[in-house]
Amino acid sequence: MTILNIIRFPDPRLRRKATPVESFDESLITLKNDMLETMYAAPGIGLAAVQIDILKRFIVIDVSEHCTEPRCFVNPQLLSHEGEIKTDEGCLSVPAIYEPVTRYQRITLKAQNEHGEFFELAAEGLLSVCIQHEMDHLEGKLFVDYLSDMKKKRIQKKMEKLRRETM
Ligand code: GNR
Ligand code: NI
Repeated sequence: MTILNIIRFPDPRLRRKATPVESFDESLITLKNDMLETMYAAPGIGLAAVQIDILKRFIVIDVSEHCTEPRCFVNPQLLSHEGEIKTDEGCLSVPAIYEPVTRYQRITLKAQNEHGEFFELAAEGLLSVCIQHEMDHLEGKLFVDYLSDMKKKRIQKKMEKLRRETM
């Protein structure tokens, strides 16, 4: 297995739109395993392929306490949503920043698994928030886009400084 490099805000590559997964082959299983390993090592509760420079509609998530419930969503589509929930969000592409974002409390979605089989899922709370955060990545959207321009600019400055210091 391989730990992959996670692209950081404000890298423009995070702004590209991911394209549907069409071939369900062995390389997708490898991608799933590598992304899970990368996510657990970070550590994080979700990772979109866009974050590791792969422009595919592919997401892994594990919101369980002991990292025992890895999930994978291929070509996810939101079917319905209900209510609102405001929670602090972070992103592996925006390290060490946590800010409140309002999301849907409950969602239902349709997706495929790594073998191409379709399934539907109802999610609420943290899982719902995490799925919405990851689906945003597929559209080139980041949680900092929901913040005020002032906050976003401040975070961008911080990230650019961090980059200079670690290069
Ligand atoms: O690790 C992560 N934690 C998190 C916390 C609250 C809301 C969303 C997330 S997702 C994030 C990992 C990540 O950046 N996924 O794209
Ligand atoms: Ni993220």
